[in-house]
Amino acid sequence: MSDKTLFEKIIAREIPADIVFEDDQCIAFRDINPQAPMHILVCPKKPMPMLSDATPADNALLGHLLVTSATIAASQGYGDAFRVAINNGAAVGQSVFHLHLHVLGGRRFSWPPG
Ligand code: DGP
Repeated sequence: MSDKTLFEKIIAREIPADIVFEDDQCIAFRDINPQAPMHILVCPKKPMPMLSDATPADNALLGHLLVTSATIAASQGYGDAFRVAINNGAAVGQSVFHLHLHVLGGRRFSWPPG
């Protein structure tokens, strides 16, 4: 039995996904249950369950994920208005325990978030 997370399986091409970007550090694919016209998940290839597991050694990787998120939003036509969200922990809605940034755009978003 595999103990890989769902997103590790996507990275390994063991399950399909609509991949929009990939490089040596991260992969980005469309969310299977989109909450906006653009809803893309940006994941590090390095397994890290959640943001609170990051250490200062991950500073460059986390910066890369943010800059890549903005680049992807721009490439999808939403470079001027998009939201990046991270759920850290089941209590705030995290369901897949492999760090991922939600990159959303194409509709109005309320603030504060629900
Ligand atoms: P979170 O709740 O923050 O852990 O977000 C997990 C997201 O992952 C959620 O928006 C739905 C998405 N998701 C779950 N399973 C799959 C899948 O098999 N493929 C894709 N592309 N997305 C998935």
